[in-house]
Amino acid sequence: MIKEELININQEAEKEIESSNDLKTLNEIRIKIFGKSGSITILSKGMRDLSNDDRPIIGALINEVRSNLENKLKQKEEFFKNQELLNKLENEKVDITEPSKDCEIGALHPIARVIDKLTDICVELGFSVVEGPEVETDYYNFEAMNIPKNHPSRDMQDTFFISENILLRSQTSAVQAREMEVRKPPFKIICPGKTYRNENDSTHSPIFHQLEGLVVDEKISMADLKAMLTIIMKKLFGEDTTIRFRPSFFPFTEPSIEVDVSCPNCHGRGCSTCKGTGMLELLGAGIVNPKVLEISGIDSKKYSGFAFGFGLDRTAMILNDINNIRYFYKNDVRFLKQMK
Ligand code: FA5
Repeated sequence: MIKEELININQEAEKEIESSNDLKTLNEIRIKIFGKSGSITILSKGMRDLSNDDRPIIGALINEVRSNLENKLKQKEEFFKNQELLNKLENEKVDITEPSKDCEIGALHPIARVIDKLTDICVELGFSVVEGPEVETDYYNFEAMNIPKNHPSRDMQDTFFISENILLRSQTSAVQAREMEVRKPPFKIICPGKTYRNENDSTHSPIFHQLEGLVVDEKISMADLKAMLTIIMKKLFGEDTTIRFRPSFFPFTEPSIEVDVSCPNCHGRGCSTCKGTGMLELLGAGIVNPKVLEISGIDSKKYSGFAFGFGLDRTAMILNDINNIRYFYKNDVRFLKQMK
């Protein structure tokens, strides 16, 4: 009798669970079976009236039905919960690519843009890009560049010293010796990066940026340097740019030159940007002094080289017609917005 009743309860409940449509109905079915006055609860209570022989048999059967229905309820419950989650995901879809209404789009800093532009031009011309430390030793910044301790040419750069032999690099030329020590000629490298000097006026900043170029090969001459710089300058400022090479002095290049470009603001006529001269000084360069090659272990009888050091802040000033270098470091959003 109880056995048949159990089979019926089981069959009925399975059907109801199967045809239920939501979690609420499922909960009502659970109460109907396992609640205080649920069918299985009542049957379980009736166990004490059974004979000693029937009790274990019916007990086992009740347990079987109980665990079967509990499983079925659990499965259906998980099904509904998954369904609910899928619906939620479908209905609450967020388009993460949609720009926010009050979100302004940023832009690269003008100096970063110059670094990218000049780097791209040089990479196209076959240069590899390298990096060097900004906190540098006196050896790489000066001594390996043929500027011994106490030499008067050190006064050309008012350097920030951290200790007697450690400093903030005053020129990206410091990477020249580092690279020459580990590379075998021929090679062509550039190193863009930050440099530091104790200078502060409208065209000098204590922190500024340079891009060093170094080419070492056999039979490198001044003609190669002039040709390379002419190509780079024209790609940077435009085909109609006039370039002027002036003799100069750097202890690490011999001969040395400085390079001026026609002012892109007035095209050589003279204006406030170029202080009326029609030209702007942009970089130092020259044929690598054989002493520098030898210090770094390169045979100067076989190899020669040229090097150049661009001032990138000045380049950015020229390209954007800015008359004070300090604007680059003020982080004034009104200025940066105009540079987009
Ligand atoms: C040098 O620093 C040499 N190392 C360049 C060089 C490299 C010569 C390789 C030969 C061979 P100079 O001190 O002139 O040279 O600096 C080069 C450029 O950096 C300058 O033309 C200028 O554009 C820029 N510059 C120098 N000092 C500052 C400063 N304080 N603020 C902004 N730009 C600066």
